[in-house]
Amino acid sequence: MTCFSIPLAALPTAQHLMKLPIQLATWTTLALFSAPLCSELVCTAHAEDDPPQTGSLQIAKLAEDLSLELLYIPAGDFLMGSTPEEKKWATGIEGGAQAGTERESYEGKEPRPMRVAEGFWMGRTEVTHQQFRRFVEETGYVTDAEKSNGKTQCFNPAWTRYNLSTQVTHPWEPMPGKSWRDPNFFTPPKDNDPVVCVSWTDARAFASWLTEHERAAGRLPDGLVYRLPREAEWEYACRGGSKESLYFWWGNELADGQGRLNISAIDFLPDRDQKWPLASAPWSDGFAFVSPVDHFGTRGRNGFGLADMCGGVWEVVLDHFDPNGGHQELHLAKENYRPVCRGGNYFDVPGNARCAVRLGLAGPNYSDSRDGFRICLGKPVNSDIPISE
Ligand SMILES: [Ca+2]
Repeated sequence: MTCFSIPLAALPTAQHLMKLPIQLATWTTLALFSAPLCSELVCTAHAEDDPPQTGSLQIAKLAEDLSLELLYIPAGDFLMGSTPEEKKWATGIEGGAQAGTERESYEGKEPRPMRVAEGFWMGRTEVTHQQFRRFVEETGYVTDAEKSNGKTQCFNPAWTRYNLSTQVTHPWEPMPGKSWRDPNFFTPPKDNDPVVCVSWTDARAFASWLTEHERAAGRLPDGLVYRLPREAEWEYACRGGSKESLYFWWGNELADGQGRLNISAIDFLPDRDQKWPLASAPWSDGFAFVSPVDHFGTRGRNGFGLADMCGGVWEVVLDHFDPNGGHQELHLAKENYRPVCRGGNYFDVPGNARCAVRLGLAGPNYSDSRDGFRICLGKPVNSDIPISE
Protein backbone atom coordinates (compact mmCIF):
# COMPACT_ATOMS: atom_id res chain seq x y z
CA MET A 1 0.00 0.00 0.00
CA THR A 2 1.32 3.43 -0.84
CA CYS A 3 -1.13 5.89 0.62
CA PHE A 4 -0.17 8.64 2.99
CA SER A 5 -1.08 9.43 6.51
CA ILE A 6 0.93 12.31 7.83
CA PRO A 7 -0.17 14.33 10.85
CA LEU A 8 -0.57 18.02 10.15
CA ALA A 9 1.12 18.80 13.45
CA ALA A 10 4.29 17.18 12.17
CA LEU A 11 4.64 19.66 9.33
CA PRO A 12 7.89 21.55 9.07
CA THR A 13 7.57 25.31 8.82
CA ALA A 14 7.97 27.01 5.48
CA GLN A 15 11.45 28.12 6.55
CA HIS A 16 12.39 24.59 7.41
CA LEU A 17 11.04 23.44 4.10
CA MET A 18 13.59 25.52 2.24
CA LYS A 19 16.39 23.55 3.86
CA LEU A 20 14.94 20.08 3.80
CA PRO A 21 15.55 17.48 1.14
CA ILE A 22 12.45 15.96 -0.38
CA GLN A 23 11.17 13.52 2.17
CA LEU A 24 7.97 12.17 3.50
CA ALA A 25 7.01 15.12 5.67
CA THR A 26 7.70 17.50 2.80
CA TRP A 27 4.98 15.86 0.80
CA THR A 28 2.26 17.12 3.02
CA THR A 29 3.82 20.52 3.23
CA LEU A 30 3.91 20.77 -0.53
CA ALA A 31 0.31 19.71 -0.68
CA LEU A 32 -0.68 22.54 1.61
CA PHE A 33 1.55 25.24 0.21
CA SER A 34 1.53 24.64 -3.51
CA ALA A 35 -0.71 23.27 -6.19
CA PRO A 36 -0.78 20.99 -7.93
CA LEU A 37 1.23 18.59 -5.87
CA CYS A 38 4.56 17.60 -7.35
CA SER A 39 3.44 14.36 -8.88
CA GLU A 40 6.92 13.42 -10.04
CA LEU A 41 7.97 12.66 -6.49
CA VAL A 42 8.09 9.06 -5.45
CA CYS A 43 5.38 8.01 -3.02
CA THR A 44 6.67 6.61 0.23
CA ALA A 45 4.69 4.02 2.08
CA HIS A 46 3.44 4.91 5.51
CA ALA A 47 2.52 2.70 8.41
CA GLU A 48 -1.11 1.89 7.68
CA ASP A 49 -1.75 0.97 11.25
CA ASP A 50 -1.23 4.56 12.38
CA PRO A 51 -4.56 6.32 12.85
CA PRO A 52 -4.90 9.25 10.44
CA GLN A 53 -4.87 12.73 11.93
CA THR A 54 -6.37 16.00 10.76
CA GLY A 55 -4.70 16.99 7.51
CA SER A 56 -3.21 13.57 6.79
CA LEU A 57 -2.76 13.28 3.05
CA GLN A 58 -4.14 10.56 0.83
CA ILE A 59 -3.10 10.43 -2.80
CA ALA A 60 -4.94 8.67 -5.59
CA LYS A 61 -2.63 8.15 -8.51
CA LEU A 62 -4.70 8.56 -11.66
CA ALA A 63 -1.70 8.18 -13.95
CA GLU A 64 2.06 8.17 -13.72
CA ASP A 65 2.11 11.96 -13.71
CA LEU A 66 -1.34 12.78 -12.36
CA SER A 67 -2.51 12.64 -8.76
CA LEU A 68 -5.62 13.55 -6.81
CA GLU A 69 -5.08 14.67 -3.24
CA LEU A 70 -7.38 14.28 -0.27
CA LEU A 71 -6.97 15.51 3.29
CA TYR A 72 -8.17 13.71 6.40
CA ILE A 73 -11.02 15.25 8.33
CA PRO A 74 -11.71 13.70 11.72
CA ALA A 75 -15.16 12.97 13.12
CA GLY A 76 -16.66 16.09 14.65
CA ASP A 77 -19.55 18.41 15.35
CA PHE A 78 -20.75 21.47 13.50
CA LEU A 79 -23.81 23.62 12.97
CA MET A 80 -25.68 23.12 9.71
CA GLY A 81 -27.73 25.97 8.29
CA SER A 82 -27.96 29.69 8.91
CA THR A 83 -29.49 32.19 11.30
CA PRO A 84 -32.25 34.63 10.32
CA GLU A 85 -29.59 37.37 10.57
CA GLU A 86 -27.40 35.59 8.05
CA LYS A 87 -30.29 35.12 5.65
CA LYS A 88 -31.06 38.82 5.92
CA TRP A 89 -27.43 39.66 5.18
CA ALA A 90 -27.43 37.32 2.17
CA THR A 91 -30.20 39.30 0.50
CA GLY A 92 -28.90 42.67 1.65
CA ILE A 93 -26.64 45.11 -0.12
CA GLU A 94 -23.46 43.16 0.67
CA GLY A 95 -24.79 39.65 0.14
CA GLY A 96 -26.43 40.68 -3.11
CA ALA A 97 -28.72 37.65 -3.36
CA GLN A 98 -32.13 38.19 -4.83
CA ALA A 99 -34.62 39.11 -2.13
CA GLY A 100 -38.10 37.67 -1.99
CA THR A 101 -37.31 34.15 -3.15
CA GLU A 102 -37.45 30.89 -1.20
CA ARG A 103 -33.80 30.25 -1.70
CA GLU A 104 -32.51 31.09 1.77
CA SER A 105 -35.31 29.05 3.37
CA TYR A 106 -33.63 25.90 2.03
CA GLU A 107 -30.99 26.39 4.73
CA GLY A 108 -33.52 25.73 7.51
CA LYS A 109 -34.91 28.16 10.07
CA GLU A 110 -31.94 28.03 12.47
CA PRO A 111 -28.54 26.33 12.62
CA ARG A 112 -28.88 22.72 13.84
CA PRO A 113 -26.16 20.82 15.72
CA MET A 114 -24.94 17.88 13.69
CA ARG A 115 -22.24 15.29 13.99
CA VAL A 116 -20.15 13.61 11.35
CA ALA A 117 -19.50 10.39 13.19
CA GLU A 118 -16.79 8.95 10.99
CA GLY A 119 -13.61 10.60 9.82
CA PHE A 120 -13.04 10.74 6.07
CA TRP A 121 -10.72 12.18 3.45
CA MET A 122 -11.99 15.13 1.42
CA GLY A 123 -10.66 16.19 -1.97
CA ARG A 124 -8.26 19.07 -1.42
CA THR A 125 -9.68 20.72 -4.54
CA GLU A 126 -12.55 20.24 -6.91
CA VAL A 127 -11.94 17.54 -9.53
CA THR A 128 -10.02 19.10 -12.39
CA HIS A 129 -10.51 18.97 -16.14
CA GLN A 130 -7.34 16.90 -16.46
CA GLN A 131 -8.40 14.42 -13.79
CA PHE A 132 -11.79 13.94 -15.41
CA ARG A 133 -10.19 13.62 -18.85
CA ARG A 134 -8.00 10.82 -17.53
CA PHE A 135 -11.13 8.95 -16.41
CA VAL A 136 -12.72 9.38 -19.84
CA GLU A 137 -9.57 8.35 -21.67
CA GLU A 138 -9.28 5.16 -19.69
CA THR A 139 -12.93 4.14 -19.75
CA GLY A 140 -14.47 5.74 -22.84
CA TYR A 141 -17.16 7.15 -20.55
CA VAL A 142 -19.75 9.36 -22.26
CA THR A 143 -21.19 12.10 -20.07
CA ASP A 144 -24.90 12.87 -19.93
CA ALA A 145 -24.40 16.04 -21.96
CA GLU A 146 -22.64 14.10 -24.73
CA LYS A 147 -25.32 11.44 -25.13
CA SER A 148 -27.75 11.63 -28.03
CA ASN A 149 -30.18 14.44 -27.28
CA GLY A 150 -27.99 15.37 -24.34
CA LYS A 151 -27.38 18.98 -23.54
CA THR A 152 -25.77 21.12 -20.92
CA GLN A 153 -26.41 24.68 -19.81
CA CYS A 154 -23.75 27.18 -20.89
CA PHE A 155 -23.20 30.91 -20.96
CA ASN A 156 -24.73 32.59 -23.98
CA PRO A 157 -22.31 35.28 -25.15
CA ALA A 158 -25.15 37.10 -26.89
CA TRP A 159 -26.68 37.79 -23.50
CA THR A 160 -26.52 41.44 -22.64
CA ARG A 161 -27.84 41.99 -19.18
CA TYR A 162 -30.45 41.17 -16.61
CA ASN A 163 -33.69 42.92 -17.18
CA LEU A 164 -35.06 42.83 -13.67
CA SER A 165 -37.92 45.23 -14.36
CA THR A 166 -39.62 43.01 -16.93
CA GLN A 167 -38.57 39.42 -17.41
CA VAL A 168 -35.35 38.09 -15.92
CA THR A 169 -33.31 36.73 -18.77
CA HIS A 170 -30.65 34.34 -17.63
CA PRO A 171 -27.30 34.04 -19.39
CA TRP A 172 -27.18 30.24 -19.07
CA GLU A 173 -29.02 28.27 -21.73
CA PRO A 174 -29.27 24.64 -22.85
CA MET A 175 -26.69 24.12 -25.57
CA PRO A 176 -26.50 20.92 -27.60
CA GLY A 177 -22.96 20.01 -28.61
CA LYS A 178 -21.39 21.57 -25.55
CA SER A 179 -19.93 19.50 -22.74
CA TRP A 180 -17.09 19.28 -20.23
CA ARG A 181 -14.77 19.24 -23.26
CA ASP A 182 -16.06 22.64 -24.36
CA PRO A 183 -18.16 24.46 -21.75
CA ASN A 184 -18.51 27.50 -24.03
CA PHE A 185 -16.09 29.61 -22.09
CA PHE A 186 -14.08 32.03 -24.12
CA THR A 187 -10.95 29.92 -23.99
CA PRO A 188 -10.56 26.12 -23.93
CA PRO A 189 -10.58 24.57 -20.47
CA LYS A 190 -7.17 24.34 -18.85
CA ASP A 191 -5.88 21.20 -17.16
CA ASN A 192 -6.13 22.70 -13.70
CA ASP A 193 -9.57 24.24 -14.09
CA PRO A 194 -12.39 22.50 -12.24
CA VAL A 195 -14.31 20.23 -14.60
CA VAL A 196 -17.81 21.56 -15.33
CA CYS A 197 -20.85 20.45 -17.34
CA VAL A 198 -20.83 17.12 -15.52
CA SER A 199 -23.92 15.69 -13.87
CA TRP A 200 -24.45 13.94 -10.55
CA THR A 201 -24.42 10.68 -12.50
CA ASP A 202 -21.16 11.60 -14.23
CA ALA A 203 -19.57 12.57 -10.90
CA ARG A 204 -20.57 9.28 -9.32
CA ALA A 205 -19.23 7.37 -12.30
CA PHE A 206 -15.87 9.12 -11.85
CA ALA A 207 -15.82 8.16 -8.17
CA SER A 208 -16.70 4.53 -8.94
CA TRP A 209 -13.93 4.36 -11.51
CA LEU A 210 -11.44 5.84 -9.06
CA THR A 211 -12.38 3.27 -6.45
CA GLU A 212 -11.75 0.42 -8.86
CA HIS A 213 -8.61 2.07 -10.24
CA GLU A 214 -7.07 2.44 -6.80
CA ARG A 215 -8.23 -0.99 -5.67
CA ALA A 216 -6.58 -2.58 -8.70
CA ALA A 217 -3.36 -0.73 -7.88
CA GLY A 218 -3.47 -1.93 -4.27
CA ARG A 219 -3.83 1.60 -2.94
CA LEU A 220 -7.43 1.54 -1.71
CA PRO A 221 -7.57 1.44 2.10
CA ASP A 222 -9.61 -1.44 3.44
CA GLY A 223 -13.32 -0.75 3.82
CA LEU A 224 -13.24 2.65 2.07
CA VAL A 225 -14.43 3.88 -1.31
CA TYR A 226 -14.15 7.03 -3.34
CA ARG A 227 -17.55 8.68 -3.55
CA LEU A 228 -19.33 12.00 -3.42
CA PRO A 229 -19.48 13.44 0.10
CA ARG A 230 -22.76 13.40 1.94
CA GLU A 231 -24.29 16.84 2.39
CA ALA A 232 -23.41 16.89 6.12
CA GLU A 233 -19.84 15.87 5.36
CA TRP A 234 -19.62 18.66 2.81
CA GLU A 235 -20.87 21.43 5.10
CA TYR A 236 -18.75 20.19 8.01
CA ALA A 237 -15.72 20.18 5.70
CA CYS A 238 -16.61 23.62 4.34
CA ARG A 239 -16.73 25.16 7.79
CA GLY A 240 -13.15 24.04 8.32
CA GLY A 241 -13.59 22.83 11.88
CA SER A 242 -15.49 25.86 13.16
CA LYS A 243 -18.17 25.13 15.74
CA GLU A 244 -19.83 28.49 15.10
CA SER A 245 -22.48 29.33 12.56
CA LEU A 246 -20.48 31.64 10.31
CA TYR A 247 -21.37 33.00 6.88
CA PHE A 248 -18.06 31.90 5.36
CA TRP A 249 -15.33 29.60 6.58
CA TRP A 250 -13.19 32.62 7.46
CA GLY A 251 -15.90 34.44 9.37
CA ASN A 252 -18.75 36.84 8.69
CA GLU A 253 -16.83 39.68 7.08
CA LEU A 254 -17.15 39.92 3.32
CA ALA A 255 -14.04 42.11 3.10
CA ASP A 256 -11.97 39.23 4.48
CA GLY A 257 -12.98 37.24 1.43
CA GLN A 258 -10.76 39.28 -0.85
CA GLY A 259 -8.08 37.00 -2.27
CA ARG A 260 -9.82 33.89 -1.00
CA LEU A 261 -12.46 32.89 -3.53
CA ASN A 262 -13.82 33.22 -7.04
CA ILE A 263 -17.32 34.71 -7.14
CA SER A 264 -19.10 37.37 -9.15
CA ALA A 265 -16.67 40.19 -8.63
CA ILE A 266 -15.86 43.25 -10.68
CA ASP A 267 -14.05 41.24 -13.35
CA PHE A 268 -15.17 42.14 -16.82
CA LEU A 269 -16.89 39.66 -19.05
CA PRO A 270 -14.52 38.33 -21.72
CA ASP A 271 -14.45 40.55 -24.78
CA ARG A 272 -16.96 42.87 -23.18
CA ASP A 273 -16.75 46.22 -21.49
CA GLN A 274 -19.11 45.41 -18.65
CA LYS A 275 -18.78 43.52 -15.43
CA TRP A 276 -21.27 40.99 -14.21
CA PRO A 277 -24.33 43.15 -13.53
CA LEU A 278 -25.00 41.62 -10.14
CA ALA A 279 -21.37 41.65 -9.03
CA SER A 280 -21.31 42.29 -5.32
CA ALA A 281 -17.70 41.68 -4.39
CA PRO A 282 -15.97 45.05 -4.67
CA TRP A 283 -12.67 43.60 -5.81
CA SER A 284 -11.33 41.62 -8.74
CA ASP A 285 -10.70 37.93 -8.16
CA GLY A 286 -9.08 37.78 -11.59
CA PHE A 287 -11.61 35.57 -13.34
CA ALA A 288 -14.95 36.10 -15.02
CA PHE A 289 -15.47 32.34 -15.32
CA VAL A 290 -13.63 29.49 -13.60
CA SER A 291 -10.26 29.94 -11.95
CA PRO A 292 -7.73 27.12 -11.66
CA VAL A 293 -8.30 25.04 -8.53
CA ASP A 294 -6.41 26.30 -5.48
CA HIS A 295 -5.54 29.49 -7.37
CA PHE A 296 -5.75 31.47 -4.13
CA GLY A 297 -3.14 29.34 -2.34
CA THR A 298 -2.93 29.30 1.43
CA ARG A 299 -5.28 32.27 1.77
CA GLY A 300 -7.96 30.37 -0.12
CA ARG A 301 -7.76 27.23 2.06
CA ASN A 302 -9.98 26.72 5.07
CA GLY A 303 -9.16 25.28 8.49
CA PHE A 304 -9.02 21.77 7.04
CA GLY A 305 -6.70 22.87 4.20
CA LEU A 306 -9.46 22.59 1.56
CA ALA A 307 -9.46 25.05 -1.36
CA ASP A 308 -12.41 26.73 -3.09
CA MET A 309 -15.13 25.37 -0.80
CA CYS A 310 -16.96 28.69 -1.19
CA GLY A 311 -17.14 29.92 -4.78
CA GLY A 312 -15.38 28.35 -7.74
CA VAL A 313 -17.98 25.86 -8.95
CA TRP A 314 -21.05 24.35 -7.32
CA GLU A 315 -20.18 20.98 -5.85
CA VAL A 316 -22.76 18.28 -6.18
CA VAL A 317 -23.11 15.98 -3.16
CA LEU A 318 -24.67 12.57 -2.62
CA ASP A 319 -27.92 13.62 -0.95
CA HIS A 320 -31.21 14.39 -2.60
CA PHE A 321 -32.65 17.82 -2.03
CA ASP A 322 -34.99 18.47 0.87
CA PRO A 323 -36.21 22.09 0.63
CA ASN A 324 -36.58 22.23 4.41
CA GLY A 325 -32.88 21.78 5.08
CA GLY A 326 -30.01 19.34 4.91
CA HIS A 327 -29.69 16.18 6.96
CA GLN A 328 -27.10 14.66 9.26
CA GLU A 329 -27.34 11.32 7.47
CA LEU A 330 -27.76 10.61 3.79
CA HIS A 331 -31.16 11.84 2.63
CA LEU A 332 -32.78 10.02 -0.28
CA ALA A 333 -36.01 11.11 -1.90
CA LYS A 334 -38.53 8.45 -2.85
CA GLU A 335 -39.05 9.82 -6.34
CA ASN A 336 -38.19 12.69 -8.62
CA TYR A 337 -34.93 13.12 -6.85
CA ARG A 338 -32.82 16.19 -7.25
CA PRO A 339 -29.17 16.13 -6.19
CA VAL A 340 -28.04 18.85 -3.80
CA CYS A 341 -25.25 21.20 -4.83
CA ARG A 342 -23.19 23.30 -2.44
CA GLY A 343 -20.85 26.27 -2.17
CA GLY A 344 -21.88 28.64 -4.96
CA ASN A 345 -19.95 29.38 -8.12
CA TYR A 346 -17.80 31.91 -9.93
CA PHE A 347 -20.89 33.81 -11.04
CA ASP A 348 -22.64 33.94 -7.68
CA VAL A 349 -22.88 36.97 -5.44
CA PRO A 350 -21.38 36.61 -1.94
CA GLY A 351 -24.78 35.82 -0.42
CA ASN A 352 -25.00 32.76 -2.65
CA ALA A 353 -21.51 31.46 -1.88
CA ARG A 354 -21.86 30.97 1.89
CA CYS A 355 -21.16 27.72 3.77
CA ALA A 356 -24.87 27.12 4.33
CA VAL A 357 -26.04 27.75 0.76
CA ARG A 358 -27.74 24.80 -0.90
CA LEU A 359 -29.77 24.20 -4.01
CA GLY A 360 -31.40 21.22 -5.68
CA LEU A 361 -30.40 20.49 -9.25
CA ALA A 362 -33.09 19.72 -11.83
CA GLY A 363 -32.21 16.03 -11.79
CA PRO A 364 -29.44 13.45 -11.71
CA ASN A 365 -28.57 13.98 -15.37
CA TYR A 366 -28.60 17.79 -15.31
CA SER A 367 -25.36 19.64 -15.93
CA ASP A 368 -24.26 23.21 -16.14
CA SER A 369 -21.05 25.16 -16.80
CA ARG A 370 -21.19 26.37 -13.18
CA ASP A 371 -21.39 22.90 -11.67
CA GLY A 372 -18.58 20.52 -10.81
CA PHE A 373 -17.77 18.21 -7.92
CA ARG A 374 -15.33 17.14 -5.29
CA ILE A 375 -14.88 13.59 -4.11
CA CYS A 376 -14.11 12.09 -0.77
CA LEU A 377 -12.73 8.78 0.50
CA GLY A 378 -14.82 7.23 3.22
CA LYS A 379 -17.01 4.34 4.21
CA PRO A 380 -19.57 3.42 1.53
CA VAL A 381 -23.04 4.84 2.20
CA ASN A 382 -24.86 4.71 -1.09
CA SER A 383 -24.82 1.20 -2.41
CA ASP A 384 -28.54 1.24 -3.11
CA ILE A 385 -28.65 4.39 -5.24
CA PRO A 386 -28.73 3.56 -8.94
CA ILE A 387 -25.79 4.97 -10.85
CA SER A 388 -28.07 6.29 -13.59
CA GLU A 389 -31.69 6.72 -14.41
CA1 LIG B 1 -16.45 25.35 -4.80
